[in-house]
Amino acid sequence: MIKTAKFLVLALIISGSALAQSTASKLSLWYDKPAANWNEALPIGNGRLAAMVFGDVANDRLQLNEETIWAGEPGNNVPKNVYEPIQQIRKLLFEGKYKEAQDLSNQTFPRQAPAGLNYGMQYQTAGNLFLRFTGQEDVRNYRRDLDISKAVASVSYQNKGVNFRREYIASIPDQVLAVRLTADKPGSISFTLEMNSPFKQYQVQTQNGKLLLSGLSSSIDNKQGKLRYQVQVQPKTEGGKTSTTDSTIVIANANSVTLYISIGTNYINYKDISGNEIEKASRYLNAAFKKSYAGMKASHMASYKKYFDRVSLDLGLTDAIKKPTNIRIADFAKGNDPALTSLYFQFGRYLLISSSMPGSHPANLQGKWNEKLSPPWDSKYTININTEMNYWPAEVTNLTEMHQPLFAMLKDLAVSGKESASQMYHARGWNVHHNTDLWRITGPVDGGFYGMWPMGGAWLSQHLWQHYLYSGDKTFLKEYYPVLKGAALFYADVLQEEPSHKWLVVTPSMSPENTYQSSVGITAGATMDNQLVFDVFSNAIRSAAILGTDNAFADTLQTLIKRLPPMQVGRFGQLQEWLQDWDKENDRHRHVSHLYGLFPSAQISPFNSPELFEAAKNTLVSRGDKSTGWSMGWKVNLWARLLDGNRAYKLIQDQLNPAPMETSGQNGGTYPNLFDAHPPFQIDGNFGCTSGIAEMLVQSHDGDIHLLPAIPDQWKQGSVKGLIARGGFVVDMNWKDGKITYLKLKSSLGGNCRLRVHNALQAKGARSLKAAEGQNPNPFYAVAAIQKPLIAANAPLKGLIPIKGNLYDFNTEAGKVYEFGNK
Ligand code: FUC
Repeated sequence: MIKTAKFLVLALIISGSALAQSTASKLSLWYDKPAANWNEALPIGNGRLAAMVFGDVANDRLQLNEETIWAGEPGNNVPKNVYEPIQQIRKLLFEGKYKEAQDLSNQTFPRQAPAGLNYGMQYQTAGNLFLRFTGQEDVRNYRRDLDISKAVASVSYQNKGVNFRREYIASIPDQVLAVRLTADKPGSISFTLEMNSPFKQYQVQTQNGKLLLSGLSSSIDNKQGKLRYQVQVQPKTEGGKTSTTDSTIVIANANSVTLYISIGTNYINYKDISGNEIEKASRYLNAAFKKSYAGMKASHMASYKKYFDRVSLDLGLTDAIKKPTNIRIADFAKGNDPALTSLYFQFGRYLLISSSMPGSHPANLQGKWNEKLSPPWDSKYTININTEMNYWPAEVTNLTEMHQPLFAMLKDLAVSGKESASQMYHARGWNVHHNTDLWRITGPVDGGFYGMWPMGGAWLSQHLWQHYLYSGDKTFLKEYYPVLKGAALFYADVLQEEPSHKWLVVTPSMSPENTYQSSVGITAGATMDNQLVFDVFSNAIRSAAILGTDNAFADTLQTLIKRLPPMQVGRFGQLQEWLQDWDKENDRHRHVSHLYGLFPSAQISPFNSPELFEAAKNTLVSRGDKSTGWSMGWKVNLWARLLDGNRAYKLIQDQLNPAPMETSGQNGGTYPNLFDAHPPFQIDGNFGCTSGIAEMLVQSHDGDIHLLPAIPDQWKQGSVKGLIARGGFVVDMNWKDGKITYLKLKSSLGGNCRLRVHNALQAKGARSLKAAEGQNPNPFYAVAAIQKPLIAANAPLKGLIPIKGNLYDFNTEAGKVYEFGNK
């Protein structure tokens, strides 16, 4: 009897620790080799600072970033005297002279920035910190790891019988990077610290036990590089001896070492760079230096976990997790590694926390990780898809705080964008074209083809309204109402009446980066623009009503909204991309801009606009699957919205495919460090796919909370906790064979909860669920009242197969939790 009991206890302990171990590796990226290149290195970051950890035993490298190190200086890039040519382009377009319109646009806005103007600045690296060791010739048991449940990277190995460990953190509360070196034999740690930077001019020196690198950002186009920065590194050793040369720090025979790494710049805000970079770097460093590594690590992990631990996702666990991450990516297509999908999902959340903490700048094209002075597309904010995509996971994956930097940027753009609105278009309000940067430029970039897209503010400002739909935060809505109103004012002023139907359209503009004739993309009334203006006006109208303000303005917008073009279904059953049926049947263009109406917007619904839903599907089928990383990430969301889990999963497989070595092109995939490849690395695909995985599990845009709307065959069984639905509902659920076996909903705001589920549910406790009828009375679930679509007479639409399921209503109270089981 006693023996059995003992055995049981032992067995429990063993299985408990095995489970703990497997959970730890479930949320780790790990490798058995140091990083051979940047796309193998591991990212750490705290929003402001970022580093790539290479982990080489003899020559470790940390590539360093600080988010405000950008080329140039304050100032916008609004071209002068372009109102008249813009009027002329409008006229040519309405006369059907499309090529002439494009030519005039290219002439007015040259491909390269003309003298006296710029097309945005580059985000630039701070440089590198090297740790150089000698005598590393007997290395065994090497492991390099990034534990995203803790936001700690590490390297461990054995050399000549001594076990060494290095840990790397980007402390959120202390605003420094820290590296901790330990060994299990005293006196074993000896290395030299060095720094360099790719800038032509920079200084490295030692001063009072610190290693310092000072630099100045680049001069580009009409801007002088005026962003000054300083990196400061200070070691704290236990045992051994520390000495300095004029440009290195030498540590000999220490028991353990902590490196404190701080970076400061002279940036204060986008108009003011009168700060003191040395003072700023010293302030963070001196405060952090007083703390032990253990204390810093504990408070860093607590700050990180506060956000990260809100969501868990289990799609199953197999032996595949025993393999290094690069091998798992290579093997993913073989199936049988569901935990790589959940790791990829959580890695997206890790990246958002690490690159977009409240108070920092928004995540740029590479988040905050960049080793170059002239990175691809300058690592700017490309806002005709990429920046928005970065923030798709913010609300639904319970990281609403990480959305804040984007809102702060919108406040800036609503000021700088008045210049482009008034000078270029003679319009009130504000606007921005397809790029912006640290200096909040709002003029066109890259010339009259790519750059003539005045819709950046229209798309970015959707994020404000979406944040309100998730949070119900009226104080926030009030604070940002002027930004929403300013966006609406701009379009109220620039809409033009087109001659054939007298619809009101934005022109000149384009369906991002696509053409309808060879090298001609400039247009009037692109479908995406019509959808965006519809949303901009709807958001302003609804916000004004909620805040009880601006009745007359809202009435004006109501009148205008009715005159926007309806969506149209073209001759091969596709959703038309342009006002005319110009779509090519085999168009494989990476942008699927007109599907904005399907996702992220909610203007296309299988229930309210089945023809558009079918047309959107036809468009997506004809566009094909494989493309750039971000395009595939978008398509995961789109197939989820089309309620096709297997096709969404196919896109996840395409994305989680080893990325080719090329650094340009349209063959996206995933690098060994799980970074998305456009190629090259672009972070948007990571965020897009993370959002898509959430969208496969929960949707809340179409009048109800749709649970498991797009579950693929591969996800037979699973559980998720902490996803957010609009109206402030927190969703936890378990499922098996496509049926929900347990559901817990927390209501943060109260109100009617309408559930769409594929199996019958039973409420726990005394409450009952009633079949839903009519409109959902919950105001966060109001559906878009879009216009009736126009459908080409010959459009081969087949009609939709009715969507089965149960639709339930129940009333909720704020703060209460509701539980359900399978009936
Ligand atoms: C848009 C895309 C490109 C790339 C760039 C940063 O211009 O069309 O594919 O992602 O942004």
